[in-house]
Amino acid sequence: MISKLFNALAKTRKSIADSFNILQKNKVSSETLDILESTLISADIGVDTTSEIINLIKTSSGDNYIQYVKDYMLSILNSNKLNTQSFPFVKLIVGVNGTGKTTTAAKLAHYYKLKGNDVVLVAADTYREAALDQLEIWSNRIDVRLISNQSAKDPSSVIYDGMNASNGQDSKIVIIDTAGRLHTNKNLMLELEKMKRIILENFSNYSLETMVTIDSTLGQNSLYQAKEFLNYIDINSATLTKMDGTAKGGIVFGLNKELNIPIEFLGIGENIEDLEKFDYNHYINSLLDI
Ligand SMILES: Nc1nc2c(ncn2[C@@H]2O[C@H](COP(=O)(O)OP(=O)(O)OP(=O)(O)O)[C@@H](O)[C@H]2O)c(=O)[nH]1
Ligand SMILES: [Mg+2]
Repeated sequence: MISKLFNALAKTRKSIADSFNILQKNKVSSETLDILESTLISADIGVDTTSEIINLIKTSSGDNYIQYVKDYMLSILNSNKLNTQSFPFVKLIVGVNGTGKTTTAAKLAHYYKLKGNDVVLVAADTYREAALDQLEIWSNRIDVRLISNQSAKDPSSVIYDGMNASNGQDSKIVIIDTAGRLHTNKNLMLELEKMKRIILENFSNYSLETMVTIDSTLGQNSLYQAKEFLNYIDINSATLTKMDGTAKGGIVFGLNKELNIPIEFLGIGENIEDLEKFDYNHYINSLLDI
């Protein structure tokens, strides 16, 4: 079966394939390398990674360029490994406005529930009124318990209640949706520290994983925004959302190289099942299977 990801990257794959074909036919020259370079940049692969790929080709002795590039890409993705997951755990979903936090929280709850886990969702976006409705609809649809407090102003208090309830019922996985925020709002960023503290101080039996959602259609910009989060909070993993849209795919490398954050999932649509565990080999083949 051809995956959604493979289909989504068709355009990028074709332009990369064309550049490699030109390179293979006309040998390495400044002209053919320029073509490849601009293709890789357009695919959001980033300036650093692109110039390393170009250097690799320039200095290579054989002509199996695609294989060299594949190996190099794998080495980048292998440099950031996800921690092995210990139960019970809580996933705190953070990120810039509109990057897909709420949708990803629901998708994750569904994903883990299908694997047979007892999952709880916590609605800790206390800023946007529609946020709770959105999560309520999802939780009903996937039949996962939702903990919320319509009148709460402080997200940390909702988190405390949610963690308490989950702990009492021995739920193994807690997924927390939070409000969107930009690094320019210092108070909102500091609030993240508080959320984390509440969990670490009161529920140390849960391991805490902070996940950032990154809108892959925003290209390199989304990386700069995510980088700012690192000034306030440790981040353990990322979900790259909207990979089914106009995303060009290369963002994966910048995320690994510049931010040192491993990618855990890809969002590949608006439906609840549109979440794929990130698989290095499948991803690189989807980009370079030519
Ligand atoms: N095509 C596509 N759309 C997505 C994906 N993930 C989220 N969306 C859409 O992106 C929009 C924003 O998603 P939300 O989950 O509400 O984003 P959010 O980060 O919670 O937004 P705020 O809470 O306002 O910060 C919605 O229309 C989602 O359906 C995805 O993987 N693919
Ligand atoms: Mg939201």
